[in-house]
Amino acid sequence: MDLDAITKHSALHAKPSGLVLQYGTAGFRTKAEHLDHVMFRMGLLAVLRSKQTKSTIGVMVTASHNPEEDNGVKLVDPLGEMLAPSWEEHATCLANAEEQDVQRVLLDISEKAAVDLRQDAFVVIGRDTRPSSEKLSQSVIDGITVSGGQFHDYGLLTTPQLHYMVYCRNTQGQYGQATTEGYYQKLSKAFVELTKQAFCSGDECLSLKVDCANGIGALKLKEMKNYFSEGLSIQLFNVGTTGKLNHLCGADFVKSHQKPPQGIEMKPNERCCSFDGDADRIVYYYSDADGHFHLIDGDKIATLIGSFLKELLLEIGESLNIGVVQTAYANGSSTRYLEEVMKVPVYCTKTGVKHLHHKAQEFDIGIYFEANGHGTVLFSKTAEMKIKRLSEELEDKKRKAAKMLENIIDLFNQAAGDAISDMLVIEAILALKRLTVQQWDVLYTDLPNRQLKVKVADRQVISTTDAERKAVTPPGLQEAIDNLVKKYKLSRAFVRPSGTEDIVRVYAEADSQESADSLAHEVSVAVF
Ligand code: 16G
Ligand code: ZN
Repeated sequence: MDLDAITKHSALHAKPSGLVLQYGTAGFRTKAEHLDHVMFRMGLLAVLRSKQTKSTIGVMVTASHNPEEDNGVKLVDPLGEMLAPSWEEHATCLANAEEQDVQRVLLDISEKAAVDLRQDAFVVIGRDTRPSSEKLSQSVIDGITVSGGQFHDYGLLTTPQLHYMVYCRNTQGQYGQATTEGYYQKLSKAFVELTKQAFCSGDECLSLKVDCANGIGALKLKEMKNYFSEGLSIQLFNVGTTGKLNHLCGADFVKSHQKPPQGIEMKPNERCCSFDGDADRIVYYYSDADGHFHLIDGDKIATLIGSFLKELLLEIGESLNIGVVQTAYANGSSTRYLEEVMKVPVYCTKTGVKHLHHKAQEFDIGIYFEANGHGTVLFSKTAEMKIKRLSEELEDKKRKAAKMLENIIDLFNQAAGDAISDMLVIEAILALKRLTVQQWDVLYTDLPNRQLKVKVADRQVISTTDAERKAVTPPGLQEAIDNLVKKYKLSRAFVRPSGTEDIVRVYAEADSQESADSLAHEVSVAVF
């Protein structure tokens, strides 16, 4: 590495003085105009990480569901996972180094992480549709090339597609071809195989309305639609030609406002879904005959998928261990349903995909979803091999079930939660089980809940334990919450400092909306 050249180039991507940013839950995220230096430096860091792991590393330029003016960046590790925690710290150090310290920090990281600087480096890059993304990804490329790394720029991609590319490249194509065609082919083949039995001749094909949040999901779904012309008819809305990214639409808007996005025509009982701005989250919904809006969030998605997988396992008579991973935001009714009705073990982790993903890796079949719609299912290598073997050995109904499982493994993005892949899994399950969206919705009834944001002087004074369900500091806060919770029926509440905004989040649920609202309000007052 030519450190002098790096220093010279770094000056062209100067850090605004006094700006301090942190590699948070999903990388760096802030106003796009403050990110040029971060992008350049993440190019440098990706090269180091690639040298250290002797693997291809990914860099994704996106700010997901944030407003269009924001942007962000995150690194993707060799198996398509989120960057390892120790490297998140390196990322923060490097992003915040003053100009004259960049060289030293780079050397520091190389030393601490035992990076062999003579190794080759290869980085792949993807970006979302934000106006600022193209230029910012050029700054990443600048960082990669000046430090002697090689790269492939995929241009516009969904976040999960980039995770997929990284995973494919580091497993020598065993997982799939590292191209968008490879991705479409893998998923559509699995979908078509899986749904073959579902349609009788004369059946109307499945129809679904998709709100694409005016983002990258629209472009990619449009491309992909050509791969399965039969079986599923998708109508796209908010495709980005007129509306603004994530503005009054998208999965985050629908989930947090609990109402339909603008720009979609919903007829009673029609199945609709929303992606977020980088297409790694999905929620479903419909409006009933009385015009009431029904949200089907990540918890209910996990339940549908979990019960389907469990049925298939019962059919083939194999006992693979299934676990469902949720966060504190999971609706209490979903947890109860999973544990008491479906009899599957449920685990709770801290918020943020990396925590859920990590926990889900402990099972033969690890199902993880955040209530906000981010999630996927992971199959262990052993489970995958067993299912493959059974699909060859078994006969009749059992063989059919094993084949279905085999296709489902291919249909899930094993590297990251993926709105397109999850959508296809859900559509396939609904078709196979002949379930309407209403029948899916009534599996259980969500407890009324409320989320609030509280602005405090320093959100870090709040620390939590027990997967963010209990406050440790400040002293007395948890006791206060416990006393408030006692006043309501079927109630639960917690507070946690946000990992993405300078606020504290409050969550409350109870037997009625009034109670949930009032509990959330009372807890906010206790925090303040
Ligand atoms: C990020 C996380 C998401 C989490 C959210 C919580 C990833 C890819 N994304 O968007 O999973 O739900 O942060 O935000 O990990 P908060 O800390 O502000 O509540
Ligand atoms: Zn996202």
